Amino acid sequence: MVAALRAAVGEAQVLIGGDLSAFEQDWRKRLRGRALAVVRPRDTEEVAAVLRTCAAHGVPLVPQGGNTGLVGGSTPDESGTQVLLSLSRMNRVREVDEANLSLTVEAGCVLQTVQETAQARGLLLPLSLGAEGSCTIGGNLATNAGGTQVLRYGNARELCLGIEVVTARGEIWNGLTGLRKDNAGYDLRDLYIGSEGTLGVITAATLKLYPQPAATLTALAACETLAQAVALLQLAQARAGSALTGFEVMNAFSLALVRKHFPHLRHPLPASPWTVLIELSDAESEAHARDVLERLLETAMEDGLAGDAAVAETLSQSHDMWHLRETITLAQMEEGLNIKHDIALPVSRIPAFCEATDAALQQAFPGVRLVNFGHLGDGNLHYNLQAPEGADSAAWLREFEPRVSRSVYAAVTAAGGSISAEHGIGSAKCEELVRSKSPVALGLMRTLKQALDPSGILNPGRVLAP
Ligand code: FAD
Ligand code: 2HG
Ligand code: ZN
Repeated sequence: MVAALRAAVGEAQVLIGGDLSAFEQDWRKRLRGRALAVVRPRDTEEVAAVLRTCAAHGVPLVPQGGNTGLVGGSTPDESGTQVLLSLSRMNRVREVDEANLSLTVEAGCVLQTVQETAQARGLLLPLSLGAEGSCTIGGNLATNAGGTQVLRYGNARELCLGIEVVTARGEIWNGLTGLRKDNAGYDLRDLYIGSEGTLGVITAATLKLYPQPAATLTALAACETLAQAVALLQLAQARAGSALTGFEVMNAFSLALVRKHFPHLRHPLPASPWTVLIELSDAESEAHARDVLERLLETAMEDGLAGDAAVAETLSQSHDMWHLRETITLAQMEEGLNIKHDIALPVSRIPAFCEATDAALQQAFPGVRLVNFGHLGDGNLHYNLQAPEGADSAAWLREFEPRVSRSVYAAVTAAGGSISAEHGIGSAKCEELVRSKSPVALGLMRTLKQALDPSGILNPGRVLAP
């Protein structure tokens, strides 16, 4: 088996033994697995050869891009029997088609590098997330990543025109296309997007590009309640229309954690129960964007939706505002092990949901600390929790995490929400998936898995529990 892998990708690209922690440990440091081998193919043909080898030996395989996933989907289990397939060497830009507003890249390309490739041509790849300096296009598509511009441009799925996939049997499906319309048969592309490495290995993708906006402006606004933040969102949508490209929310405790662990970061507004980050992108001019944004914030303050607001005057001030928002995940890590709930709800139900769930959690788990932030414009909250002040986080999580998460997910399902808005299911949420989906939906998912990966070698134990 190992000899066949070495023949497929070259001896130096099959890593066995030594320090493989970068591949075997997940980003949140919640899981530490052991790989049979880490295999690093250079191109699609090599990926296909690796898949054929694994299929012939019935050996399971875990695809990995940047290993920034948050649900335990990209690291091997502890058995030492799974091959870790790293796509990181497949990082070539294959084509930029400026007239078609598209580009084709290999799966291991780092998102930020692809953004920069588009930017160098005056174009925009509107996929943006805190992990963009290390996550890859393959991982973004395998998880159907969201991020901070979904409100205007959609999830990774909406930005993808075509993909190239290696199947569980090791065949290559070239579905790369720059077409915006193609109804010829079932949509195989959309089957693989969001399948978290359980149906096939994505090796390349053609992505949509947009013209760069003439100006992008950022502002922060302070709200007393989440209901005010939702009303501000409605106002922003009415005033700015498609120019509204970001609408994020952060509770006071998330920013307090940023203040505590990253004291050098600048906070333009004093602490308030909720801080909203608004981003407007304008095709016309900065003056036009500024006019719309300032008038919007004036109205919000007159109507009592916001108590205070600050508009970034420079690009660097705008970056500072985004930095506060994107540092929350790191600040939570610094504070200790934590519980994540990446949930989606109809925006209209968010204030009542949070009021009721916050109160229920405080009553059942006194002192629990709520780190509630996220993409309010998409109805997506990161309804995260930190153990009570002074508690041993690991011990607290061992005792309470299952009950805490159960009560949050029960409330989410009752409110018509989703238990995974953007991070996926991985190994962390398999049981919850079974609770939250109907037997018919689960049956269809199992039928698909059986059809596309009959031996069950692709990322077993992820998404669908064995
Ligand atoms: P990995 O972590 O390597 O893998 C993720 C999953 O995809 C695994 O199941 C893996 O098996 C599979 N996979 C990876 N590559 C392939 C491939 N080529 N073919 C088939 N399957 C593959 N996510 C969001 O949606 N929105 C955010 O705003 C966001 N912000 C984040 C901020 C931080 C600080 C961090 C650490 C993470 C954040 N994430 C966010 C989660 C994560 O970055 C995304 O899920 C990202 O898309 C994962 O990309 P990756 O290359 O790191 O994938
Ligand atoms: C974000 O929006 C990411 O910043 C990470 O999705 C969220 O840390 C989290 O839970
Ligand atoms: Zn997010």
